[in-house]
This record gives sequence, C-alpha cells and structure tokens, in this order.
Amino acid sequence: MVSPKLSHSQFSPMAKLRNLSFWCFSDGLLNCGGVFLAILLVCSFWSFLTPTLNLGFSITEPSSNPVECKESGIGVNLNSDPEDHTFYDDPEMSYSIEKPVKDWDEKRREWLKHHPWFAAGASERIVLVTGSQPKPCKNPIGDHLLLRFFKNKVDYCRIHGYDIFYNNLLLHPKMDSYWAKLPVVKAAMLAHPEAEWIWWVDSDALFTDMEFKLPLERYKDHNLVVHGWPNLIYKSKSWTSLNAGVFLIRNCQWSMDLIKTWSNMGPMSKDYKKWGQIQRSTFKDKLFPDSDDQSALVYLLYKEKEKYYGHVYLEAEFYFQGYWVEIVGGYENTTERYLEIERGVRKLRRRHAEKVSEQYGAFREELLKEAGSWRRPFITHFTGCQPCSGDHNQMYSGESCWNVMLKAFNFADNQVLRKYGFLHPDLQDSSTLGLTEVPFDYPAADEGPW
Ligand SMILES: [Mn+2]
Repeated sequence: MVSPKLSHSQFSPMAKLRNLSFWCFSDGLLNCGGVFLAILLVCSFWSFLTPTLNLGFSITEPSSNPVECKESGIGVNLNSDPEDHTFYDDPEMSYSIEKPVKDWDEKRREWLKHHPWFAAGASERIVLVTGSQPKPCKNPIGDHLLLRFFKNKVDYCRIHGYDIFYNNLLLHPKMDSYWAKLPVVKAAMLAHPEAEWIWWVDSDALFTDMEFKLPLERYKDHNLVVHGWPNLIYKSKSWTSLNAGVFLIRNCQWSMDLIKTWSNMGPMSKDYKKWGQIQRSTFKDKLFPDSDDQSALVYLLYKEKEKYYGHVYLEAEFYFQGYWVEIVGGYENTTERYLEIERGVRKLRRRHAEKVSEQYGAFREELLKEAGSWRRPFITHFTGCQPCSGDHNQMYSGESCWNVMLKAFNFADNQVLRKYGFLHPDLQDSSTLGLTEVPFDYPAADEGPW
C-alpha cells in the first residue's frame, strides 16, 4: 500500500525527527511533561495577544522569551515559507483536474521537510471540503438552509480543530452538479500538503453527533473511506451500494490516480455518454441515463476489485453518512437516552469551555459502548431533499424535508449551544424565543469536586 507507509514512516516525527519536542507532541500531550505544556500555553497566548489587550494579569512578558518560543519547534508556524524550491515552484504543476499530478508522495514529503513544524500531528490532519452551486438557490428558503448546513460544519470543525474550505465555483466548467467535487478535492490536496486527509462532505449532509471523531486508526491501511456494503457491490450490483456524498480520501498519489480515473467517467470526458450506458447496463437499479460519480466509483470497485478494493474502506459500523428517512424519527428518543446517562454521571454535566470539549466526548464514548440504534447518528444526509433547488424526490413532500431538516439543525445545534449556555427545548421550534438557558447542576457541598 502506497501511502499509509508514507504517513506512518516518512511523516512520522518519531522516524524522522530526533527532536524530543516533536516526538512529544506527535504522541499527544499525555506523553509530555508539564514543562512542554507550559511552553505551549505561553507560546500560544503570546502569539494571539495584541500588546493593547490588557487582561489585568500577566500571562507572559513578551520580551522575556519569544525567541525561545519560536525556536522550540512547538506549534505551527503560519508565517514561514522557506525559499527552498518545492512543487509550488514547478511551472509544470497544475491544480486543474485535466493535468494529472505525478510523484505526489515525494513532492508532499519534500514540502513537509521544509515546513517541519507541520510534522507533528500530520498523519491525523484533516481538511473538510464542501460547497454548493455558484448561483442563488431556486428554493426560496434554500440559501437559508444551506447556511445552516454550513454553520453546522463550521461548528464541527471548530470543536475538533479541523480546517474547512467552502467552494461555490465550478473549478472545471464541465464538471458540474455531483461531479463538481472532484476538481475541488484535487485542488484541496495541492493546497493542503500539510493535511493527510481531505474529507468531502456534501452540502446536504449534517453532523448530528458533534462529539464523535472519525476512528482514523481503523483506516490506517486504506486510502479512501466511504459508507458502503461489499455484498451490494459484488452481489446485488447496486448503484447505491455506497454513498459518494461523504468520503475521506488520503492526500497521496494513489488518490490522485483514482481522481484521474474517476473523473474520466464524468462530463469532462469524451466518453461521458458511453459511461452512462455502461453504468446502466451494469447496475440495473440505476434509472437515469447520465454517468454519475457514485455509480462510477461503484463501477471501479466492481470491475477492478483487485486494484481498488484493498484500498477502500467500506464503513458500515456507524453512520459515516446515513439516509435521513431512517434516522430523523429517533432524535427525541436519543436526546432522552443521553440525558438519562448524564443524570447518572456528574462529570458529563460539568460546565466547560468549548475548547476542551473533546475529552468529555471521549468520556461519553466509553459510556456509549452498549448503545444501539439510539446513539446519535454521526452524519444525517438529506439525500433526495435537494434543499437548494427544491426539486426534491417525489417520494416525499417538500414540507416533510424542510421540517425534518429543521429538527436535525436544532438537534445538532443543541449540542453546540449548551457550551454557550442555551438550548432549544423543542426540536421543531425555529424561533429564538424558544431558547432556554441550560440548567447546570453543581456538586453538593458534601460531594467533593467533580
Ligand atoms: Mn448529498
């Protein structure tokens, strides 16, 4: 396998760097002494405070040791781009999906070598990429819906420290609608050599478990993760055997090659029509004539199993993305079950800063091990609702789509809002008048600390 090696030996600070501080931070703060933590805190406070900001107490004296901060190699340096040549200086390199990239693993490795402060944590770094069409939505409330979908992704990324890129242009004029993501994902791979993963999440997909984190360790030997089922690909031969609306793709040469092959079944290809016919004759449940990105990916897995299957992780253990129709009826029950857990565990009711919320998520995760269908679905995908165009699938009414989206927005938002002291008591209520303050209880005097 090409790139897991890349990520685990070449980018691993343990293998490449003898600098103790890098080693320390790559393996997480658990391995670090309080000294390093203190330096990190001092550095980050120092770099974010303006001299005019007076907090009434002294966090650091800026003149005391800023140089030490810079030279400690701890933290990310956003200001330095050394003059050494990298792929960015190569006039042959192109962001365009029409010009394939070669030797990407070496190029990316070289760039990281010149920007060593990105080495720590590189194998877990994710950039979330999403987007929508260039024009205003036809559905009168479509742009509002898209805004709330986007707000949800921003919330998720802020909580987990991921970068996010929203694109609303066609980076290739012919690659529109569901094909538009591929040119964006390729460009994002070049724009973010510091990231190991690019995570495409459709505009109509919503994080509905704001605490859950992708189990990256599980994907260490794979380059592409999608929600899907092998028996549906190889036995049922269905074009819905996986969902291409949410995928995690490793930033490596294998992925560059996949994107090239994959996009060659799209509208930029002279064989576009032919691919539509091939897909329809292969997948009997596909009823529309045009070649689409999802059928194209299923086709590659089906037709070239040897080449692709071993590199693609078909995730079905949790809702990597889940069809909203199966999910939305359970939000109230889920809310109740989570509250029940919290009522029994004081630590989960403890008020805390949003920045430190991941550890509470990890703690709750322990308590959710037995959770079945009532655990929060990670991503609810409003497939078929078409919030922007309003041209929803005739299987359901527009009203039912907008109503359940509202419920899902509030369900997700409540998990964020409580860190700001408020919540929507009624998931179906869109008015701000419905907000209430989160009731926090405190340990009784005789109960001791949290
Ligand atoms: Mn979608």
